[in-house]
Amino acid sequence: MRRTLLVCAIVMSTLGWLAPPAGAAPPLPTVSGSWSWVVTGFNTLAAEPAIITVAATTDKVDADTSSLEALRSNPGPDGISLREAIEVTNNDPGSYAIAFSAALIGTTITLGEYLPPLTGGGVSIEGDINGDGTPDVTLVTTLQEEWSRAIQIASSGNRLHGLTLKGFAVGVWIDPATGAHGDELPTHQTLADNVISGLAILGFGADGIYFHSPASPDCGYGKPDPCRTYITFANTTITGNTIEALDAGLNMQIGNSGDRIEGATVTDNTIKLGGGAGLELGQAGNPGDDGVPAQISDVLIARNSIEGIGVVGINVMAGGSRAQGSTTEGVRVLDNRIHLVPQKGLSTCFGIDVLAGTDAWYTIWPDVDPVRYPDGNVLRDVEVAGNTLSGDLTHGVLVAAGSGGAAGSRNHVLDVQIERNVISTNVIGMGVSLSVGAADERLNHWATGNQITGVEISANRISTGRTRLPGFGQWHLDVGGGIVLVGGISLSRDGVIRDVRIAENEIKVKFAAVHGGIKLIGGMGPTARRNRVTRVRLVANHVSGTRPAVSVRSNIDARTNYASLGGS
Ligand SMILES: [Ca+2]
Ligand SMILES: [Ca+2]
Repeated sequence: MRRTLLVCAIVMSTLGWLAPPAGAAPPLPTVSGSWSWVVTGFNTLAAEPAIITVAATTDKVDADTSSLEALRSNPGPDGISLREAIEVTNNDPGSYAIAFSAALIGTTITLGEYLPPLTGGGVSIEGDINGDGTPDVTLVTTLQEEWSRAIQIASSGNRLHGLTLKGFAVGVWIDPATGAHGDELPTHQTLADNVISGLAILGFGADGIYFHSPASPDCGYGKPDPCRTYITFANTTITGNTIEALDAGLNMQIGNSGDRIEGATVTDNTIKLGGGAGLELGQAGNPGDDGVPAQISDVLIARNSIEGIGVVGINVMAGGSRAQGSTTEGVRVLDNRIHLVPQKGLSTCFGIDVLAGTDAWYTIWPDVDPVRYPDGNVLRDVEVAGNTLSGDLTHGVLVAAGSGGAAGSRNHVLDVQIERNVISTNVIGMGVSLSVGAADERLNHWATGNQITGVEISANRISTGRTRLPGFGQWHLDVGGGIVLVGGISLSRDGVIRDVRIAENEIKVKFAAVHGGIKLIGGMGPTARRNRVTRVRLVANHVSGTRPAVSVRSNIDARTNYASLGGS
């Protein structure tokens, strides 16, 4: 029964059905069990939210927070604090709009402990008091905890707008676990229709906004068994925020079996990085290890600006670390601007990654048995179009299956469009790169049967530079180029890249000695076996700055691999 309702919530959210009919308040499918509107009908829902005006910059609770009426009649000597306002929305759930009095323009509220998570649902917090589009109230904390957070969303239909959150490890934490249940994990909950906009999340904490699968001491990250929680993050909107981060501007990595991201819109955010990633979307940890994978669908990532020091601008993934059988599908990465230079100590720097099955458990948690690899993940229907990528990128757009230090097997990336991007890097790198299996030979584990099929690479303008990065040596010359396809690297066996159309790209290579604007390479490295690149169609591309324009090699320091424009 409960799961049936959840499926309804998912489907309807995806269709946008939850937008209210004119004159009626939207039904708010908060955490499971909030479906009473089905029985009671629309008439029981208040049309207008009740307004709570915060007048105190203190962080005290000296009021009666049992209801809004009680709070108004007994707010305490300091008036209504933000903490008291949120307590009321939790103690007496309904539709609320939390505002701040005009006297609070330019003020700072210092939190002495976490604010209560938003558990009631249907709460908006508006910090843009004068309505000019910029935040007027700042939240800071005295907590020095590793995962300090400003605001936690643990329900549906909430809206955060116009606040500055400064010096927290995480600005907004979206997680149904409230701590009230002790170590008991919440399960089968849906957090839907939350909107986070116009926030300034400053001070270079770890993550700006974090979709967090509930944690447990007994399962999940760093444990032998995954947690199975069936949490759905549905129809989340993140728009127009300014974020400074060291780990991830937006961390959308779900970590438990059965968890889902169903519909997310991430647009017009400005992300400044001091390390890490602008946006991480994928499954991380060990979901699916028990046969119940975590799934992601229908995500729009558009018009965001990401710049600074980092590893990757936007990382779209099916299956990270030990995730098994994940599916990520329907992701559109459009018209973003990314300008990055590598993090200190690292040479690689990626603009946009499109990955299935990457990295491995024991590279993160070496003591956790059994050792397993990210196997059988599928990433499909991904569009990367109209983006502008620049800086010291080793890879502009990377599409990879079974990649990372210790790659998995049978991962598949399919149906990808890479179109109309402008990619210019200072480095002797790759504009667009498709590669299978980059397993570290020291780990002695084969990445087998990974595939990339059905890729359109068209109308991109690509320019690669002259800068050599430390530690790459011959690599620059072997794989440097505008568009580079490698069927299998090092411990890759039976890797496949097939059905790729490369059309009307403009490629400028500034370092002539890479010898190839478009490269097809069957396999690289002495342990690469039976990998192949086939059925690649080239139409009207223009290459300048290097000869030949197109290079096809079956093996580089390898044998038994195969590359061909035709073939089967
Ligand atoms: Ca008070
Ligand atoms: Ca303002």
